[in-house]
Amino acid sequence: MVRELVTLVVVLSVVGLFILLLRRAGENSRSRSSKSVQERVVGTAAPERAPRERKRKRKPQPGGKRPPAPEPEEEEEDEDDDAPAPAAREAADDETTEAFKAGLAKTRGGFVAKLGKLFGKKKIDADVLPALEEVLFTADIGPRAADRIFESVKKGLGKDDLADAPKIWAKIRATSTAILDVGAPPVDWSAKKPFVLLVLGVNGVGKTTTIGKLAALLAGQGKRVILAAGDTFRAAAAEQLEVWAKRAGCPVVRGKEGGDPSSVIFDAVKRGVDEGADLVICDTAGRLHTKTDLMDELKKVRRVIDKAMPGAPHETWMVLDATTGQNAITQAKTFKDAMEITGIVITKLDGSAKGGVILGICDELKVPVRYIGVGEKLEDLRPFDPAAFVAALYDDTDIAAAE
Ligand SMILES: Nc1nc2c(ncn2[C@@H]2O[C@H](COP(=O)(O)OP(=O)(O)O)[C@@H](O)[C@H]2O)c(=O)[nH]1
Ligand SMILES: [Mg+2]
Repeated sequence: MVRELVTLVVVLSVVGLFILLLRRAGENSRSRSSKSVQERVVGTAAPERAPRERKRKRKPQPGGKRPPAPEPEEEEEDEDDDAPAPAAREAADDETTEAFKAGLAKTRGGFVAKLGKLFGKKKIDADVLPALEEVLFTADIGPRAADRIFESVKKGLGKDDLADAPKIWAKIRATSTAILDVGAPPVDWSAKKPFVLLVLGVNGVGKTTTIGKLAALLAGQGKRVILAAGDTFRAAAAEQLEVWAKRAGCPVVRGKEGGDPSSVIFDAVKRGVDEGADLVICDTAGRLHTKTDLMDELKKVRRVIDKAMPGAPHETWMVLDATTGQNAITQAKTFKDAMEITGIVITKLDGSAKGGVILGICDELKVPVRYIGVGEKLEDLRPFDPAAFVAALYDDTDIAAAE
């Protein structure tokens, strides 16, 4: 009797266990499929985050054509995982990287070439650190960004790794990408109608040129763009904007020379609202007798825009000239202290050895770089892609030539 009871208990336990296992397996497969749906939704909602989240793991290839892909700082390299990234994405990245490289030729001849010399030696060891520190701190990337990159190499790599140039490059790339990727979602131009973009910056940095290029780009996508000639200091400024507007095929609202910039910009935004335009892009003057006068004027412009369309401007971008090096960082800080800046455009990267300043600007301001200017022509405005920028900046194919 006792034996029969024991057998019954054992059989019941086995059946119970079996049912439990079946249930668990069912739950797992359900949660896996709902997670993959979630990932797909998130993937479409935030396409700009893809380069950072992507985990491309490749072994460093000394002397190879492609540099190791940048990786987030915290992630350790997995030497055994050779899985290539999807071919389509690789191709798109290569294309963007090549486009950036053309505009960064001079910058790559600056501190990047010095780094190349440092790591190009046949034998490198831990003594490389003081030399690396000097190159970084004398580059135009600003002391904070220099310190961040230096510390990531010093603390993140062991003694043996410091003799391995591809590993040092990978660390520098990863930290640079992390500095540049401030995690901002892409601008959704259709979020408002009209979407009002205010463009600021000191005289001569390239505001009007950038607005002209951007207007052409967006008008080319079928958007109805209105330009506001808010630089009323010189008639030539409005005329310059009109030339760009003609190329882009969009109207310009302009006032009298020496008139009130706020009233011109108010009229333009009002017209955008009345006519149901998609975008109003407002140019401004970058000169006034004093810095306080300029900031007061720009604050007034912002208040007036809000009167013409409550909640506007929806983005306020600051344009900075890369050729001014660390001055650009100082300018950016001055403007940011006085008002909200939501995006940055860096111009004249084609004519500057100081393009690394972009690292200092992002590190100080934590504001996304939206576009870069790599020339004076209509097509010389490129959407900024941190991963492609870093790949182009530190591509060791030609760095070897600097040895
Ligand atoms: N090489 C180069 N020149 C540029 C770029 N962007 C603007 N410029 C030039 O810089 C000068 C000043 O530009 P402008 O738009 O008038 O500056 P603003 O005073 O800020 O409006 C002009 O001669 C432009 O052609 C660029 O990305 N590369
Ligand atoms: Mg101008």
